[in-house]
Amino acid sequence: MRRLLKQSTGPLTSELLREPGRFGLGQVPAGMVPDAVTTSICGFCSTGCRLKLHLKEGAAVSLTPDAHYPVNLGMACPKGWESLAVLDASDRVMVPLLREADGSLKEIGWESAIPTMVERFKNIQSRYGKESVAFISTGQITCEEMAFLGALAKFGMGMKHGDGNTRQCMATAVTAYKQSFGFDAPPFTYADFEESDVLVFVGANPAIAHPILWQRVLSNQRTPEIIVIDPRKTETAQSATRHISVKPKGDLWLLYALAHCIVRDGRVDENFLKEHTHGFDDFAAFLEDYAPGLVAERTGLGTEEIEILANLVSDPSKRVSWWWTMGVNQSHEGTRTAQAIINLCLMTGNIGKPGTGANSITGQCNAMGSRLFSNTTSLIAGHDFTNPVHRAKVAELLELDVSLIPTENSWAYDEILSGIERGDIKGLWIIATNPNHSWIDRERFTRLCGNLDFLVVQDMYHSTETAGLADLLLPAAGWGEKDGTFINSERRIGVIRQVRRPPGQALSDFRIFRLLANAWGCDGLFRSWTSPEAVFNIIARLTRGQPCDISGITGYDQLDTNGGIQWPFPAGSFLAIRERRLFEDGRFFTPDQRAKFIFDRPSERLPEPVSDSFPFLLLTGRGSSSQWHTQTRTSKSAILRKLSPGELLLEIHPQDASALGIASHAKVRISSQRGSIVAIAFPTATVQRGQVFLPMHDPEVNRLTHGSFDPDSRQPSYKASAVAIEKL
Ligand SMILES: Nc1nc2c(c(=O)[nH]1)N[C@H]1C(S)=C(S)[C@@H](COP(=O)(O)OP(=O)(O)OC[C@H]3O[C@@H](n4cnc5c(=O)[nH]c(N)nc54)[C@H](O)[C@@H]3O)O[C@H]1N2
Ligand SMILES: Nc1nc2c(c(=O)[nH]1)N[C@H]1C(S)=C(S)[C@@H](COP(=O)(O)OP(=O)(O)OC[C@H]3O[C@@H](n4cnc5c(=O)[nH]c(N)nc54)[C@H](O)[C@@H]3O)O[C@H]1N2
Ligand code: SF4
Ligand SMILES: [Mo]
Repeated sequence: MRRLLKQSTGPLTSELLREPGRFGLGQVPAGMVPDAVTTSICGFCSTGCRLKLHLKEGAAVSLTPDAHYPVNLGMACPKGWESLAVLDASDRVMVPLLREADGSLKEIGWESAIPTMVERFKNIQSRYGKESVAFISTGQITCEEMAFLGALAKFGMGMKHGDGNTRQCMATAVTAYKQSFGFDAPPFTYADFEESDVLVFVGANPAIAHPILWQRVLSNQRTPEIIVIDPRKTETAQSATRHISVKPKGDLWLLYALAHCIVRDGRVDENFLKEHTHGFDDFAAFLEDYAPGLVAERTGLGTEEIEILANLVSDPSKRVSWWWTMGVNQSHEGTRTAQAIINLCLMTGNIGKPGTGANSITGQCNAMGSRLFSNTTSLIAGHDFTNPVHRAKVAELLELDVSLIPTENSWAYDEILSGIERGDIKGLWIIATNPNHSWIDRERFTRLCGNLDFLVVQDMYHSTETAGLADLLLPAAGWGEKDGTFINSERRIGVIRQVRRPPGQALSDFRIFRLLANAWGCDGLFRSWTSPEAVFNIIARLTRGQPCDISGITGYDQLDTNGGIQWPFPAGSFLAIRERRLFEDGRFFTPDQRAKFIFDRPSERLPEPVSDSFPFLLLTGRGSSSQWHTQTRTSKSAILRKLSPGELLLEIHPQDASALGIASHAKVRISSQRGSIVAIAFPTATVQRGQVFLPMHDPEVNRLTHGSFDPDSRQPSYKASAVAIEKL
């Protein structure tokens, strides 16, 4: 493979194959100052820090965090600092590669890669029907790219099914917000971290996963109470004022018990409930069964601890904000758990004011962009595939025949995989995600890919676990090698800039989509989709009249000079303040403008409870602030490698370790019903007895996880699988 890659970069034959960006051809265009500074939003997490890139002869040579950006105020975490280092890796894909009959990969060049992909997918569609080809998208490409991908796949290539890695991550928050507020609308602005008196983090470890947001929390001058609800005593819990070590998946019981106490003690905000919500009376009646004493077994918490917490979060003299991430979203009843948080905010009137909110923090740099523009779960720009008025509006604005827009929702990720299992899906296109590492119960994923007739993977690196399965591998440019926009956790849209030439023949995803549209014969639909900024203007127009209306944004320059702009920003808006939250007027996006109380009885048992054979509950999550997901990028930086553990460590309670005769740093085998893997034991009292923790960054970890899903959001429950531990 390496030998092949070294020979790459034959001459490019067509205009279309040129990366047209400022630095695409390695030249500094006339009029451009060669040694200058430009800015770009970081391409790792959803915090959305802005970096200043220092250019020499038109290409970035170093970077520093931007002191004037309202998000990071001059800070960056190690990943941000190392953003450029990960581009220069020896395993970048330099040229399209096609798998031969003997399993080897052959260099083919774009001139045959694109026609091959088109021919194979069209053959599959003519044999098995249009819906037999599907795509898996991502929260890590730009808004413009994901809009192009979704529109090309569904309106151009006739696909019906497409989902993304945001299903692994944000589907629960999306569903919870849509059902409760009428639109997927995280209400907060980062200033709320500093303006809150009581901050409650549920299943979130920002000290590791969102380090710069955590710095914002630490700069709160109101001597806040910081409460962390997490089975583990994480780095975040250790620096909080209070740690609630709930039993895994005991959150729903706990949140209902808190609501019970608040109702019982008459600490609800009657006025807010009356004016801005509905369904509270039914909820209050439902809560009768959730007295703290009745949930002790489920939550692992004492009555007094719950009563104190209930008082803290309903103190009318305090601004209370709730923040949740994967400990909530990745659960078999995550949607109701997120809504239990929303309910607490509604009943105490903690929404729409400084320092409050039911706030889901997103994960990937552009997860929010994916939620609005990927054309997967929602029709582009937050519309609904099943709504004829929405379809007509999108068709008119995009000047396409309305019959090209699917009238039904796509299958969710796990349903697409079941479709592959049944033989309904025969062709799959995976863009900027590495599911053969990150998908739950990954063995099944690997096996199912064997059922496909043709698998296309579009990635920066050829060494990823998913690239290893590809029939066709398309070389993608990464962050730093293309232009576009990302939307961060507080709905702030910011610009990324091309500051490096992509290696070899690698092209931006945007460019690849253009090539495909052309070869598929549907480029007529995309005549005006000529550059990222042109597409930005198109998708901004599509948002008109939606809660996420950004039709007032005039272009990238405006975003750059204003320090990013949060949605909404309808035409005619002007920017008076840089930090804006939603629902300040108490009006939600439901038809009657009231937020809904939604609740259900928690399930009695975990999808996979521990047993005599598998007596430990395995939690998984982020390991360190220097490791990103499947590590295709972060493992390429010598500095980030030094900052991470370097081996797979199993966190286990010291008493459990000694009961099993396991010494610190001994080799252990961890087994579940699906497989077994080897790790190094790291006894630590940060995990509770009977629980163990593994970071998700090692490709072996998802061999263990149990494939269970939230019924509303179809998000995988990565954080509760039964395992056995044995000394080796
Ligand atoms: N360094 C780094 N930063 C990242 C990422 C990365 O890979 N590396 N990924 C980004 C992405 S995409 C995401 S989605 C975010 C994720 O950010 P987080 O959600 O903060 O990270 P996790 O470690 O997955 O999960 C958070 C916590 O949930 C806890 N937890 C497990 N089960 C339960 C439970 O039943 N109840 C409660 N209350 N808590 C539970 C875990 O112990 C863990 O500490 O991070 C983003 N930031
Ligand atoms: N056990 C367990 N598993 C988990 C989780 C957990 O907590 N526990 N968390 C889940 C969550 S929240 C998430 S978000 C997922 C993340 O899972 P993935 O999305 O699979 O992880 P990444 O490593 O971010 O994969 C991104 C891929 O895109 C490539 N890439 C980067 N930039 C570009 C680009 O611009 N263009 C193209 N074409 N490719 C690019 C990278 O090289 C990489 O291969 O993992 C999930 N899996
Ligand atoms: S906190 Fe997130 S956005 Fe900021 S530098 Fe680190 S990875 Fe990048
Ligand atoms: Mo995520």
